[in-house]
Amino acid sequence: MITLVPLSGFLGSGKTTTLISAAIAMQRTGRRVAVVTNDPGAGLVDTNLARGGLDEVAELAGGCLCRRLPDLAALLADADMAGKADVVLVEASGSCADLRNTVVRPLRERYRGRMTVAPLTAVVDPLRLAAFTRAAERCEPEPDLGYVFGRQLVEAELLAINKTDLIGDERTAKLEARLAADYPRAAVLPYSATTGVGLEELIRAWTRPNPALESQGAQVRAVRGEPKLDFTRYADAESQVAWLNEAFRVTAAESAFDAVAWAKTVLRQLSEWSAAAGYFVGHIKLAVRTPAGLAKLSVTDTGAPPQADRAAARPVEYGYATINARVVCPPSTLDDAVRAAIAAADKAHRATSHGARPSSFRSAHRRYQPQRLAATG
Ligand SMILES: Nc1nc2c(ncn2[C@@H]2O[C@H](COP(=O)(O)OP(=O)(O)OP(=O)(O)O)[C@@H](O)[C@H]2O)c(=O)[nH]1
Ligand SMILES: [Mg+2]
Repeated sequence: MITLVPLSGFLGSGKTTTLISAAIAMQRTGRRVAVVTNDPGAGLVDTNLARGGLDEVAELAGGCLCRRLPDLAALLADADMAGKADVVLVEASGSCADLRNTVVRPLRERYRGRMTVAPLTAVVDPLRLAAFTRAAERCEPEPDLGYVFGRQLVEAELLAINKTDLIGDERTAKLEARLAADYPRAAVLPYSATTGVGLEELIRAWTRPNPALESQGAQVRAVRGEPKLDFTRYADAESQVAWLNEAFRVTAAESAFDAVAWAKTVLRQLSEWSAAAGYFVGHIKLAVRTPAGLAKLSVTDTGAPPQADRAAARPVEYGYATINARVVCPPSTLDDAVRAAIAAADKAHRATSHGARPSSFRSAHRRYQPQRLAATG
């Protein structure tokens, strides 16, 4: 029986890193694993990255998972029937909430006995959680994106505290205890997707049978007493984010250029711009696929330094760049900033970017309409 693992969690919390590390670890033990990425737009760094290490990768673009539920169900049926996978890891877009009601529950009901849906897992970045908590303690008004972050925690069946390598054992233990007390209905597991510490336990939590989650009664009990989603706040939060997915070619102005250094300059410029203007950065990521390998870097907070996740790409004659940016600012402002950052990196690293026409959009989240799943799916 196929197992679906639904991964939620805020922008930049480490969902894709988790999905790739976990898929590789599961494949080593003989499991056949497929992964599905999802985004309001197409052209994803995440899909690029996953395809670099895994065979079965599908992208559900052009809408949140709740809107693409029939397509997800079709993918799952195909993976199952064609024998391509026995575990499918699905990453939701990082500004998505309400997945338990709109995706997990309908799939459990529709495929009871034919598919296992693992606990809805919210990947939590402890530094982002600390930042939202500090703002709340200072009695600052809760930002709408903070509300979405909170909803992801409230509805999660498993809270996966990622990036524990950044906070150490003592802080991790305190956070684990706090989340267990604040969210008593969820399991809490600390791990690090990059070091692999705790990953085995996370995989075990996904793959061991959990009848308590599958029964109809449990589904009903889970939502009882839970504050209802304020859809207006949720939609407002999503509509504040300028969303950019842009792909273009970069060539060396002379014989070769350093793709990693070029990408680092683009992201450093954007990070500094966000700090100077006070814009909230959800995640800005940049991948450059080159004949020498992949360069991939991320900025996951306002003013944060770029982190290089793949750096096997220097020096080269050309590369194909994909930038995905999620920043709370007007879309045209993000476009201008990205254009300026690319121009600065081209100048600094003797490169020429071709056809980069940033065109950010707002991901307006319309009210969820229950999706019908095909009777034979
Ligand atoms: N130090 C550390 N960094 C991590 C860990 N997991 C992920 N990261 C880094 O966090 C950044 C964002 O990771 P992603 O996996 O792309 O995050 P995501 O949740 O998929 O992001 P979106 O898809 O944009 O919502 C990357 O630079 C990762 O290398 C971890 O366990 N430790
Ligand atoms: Mg991702």
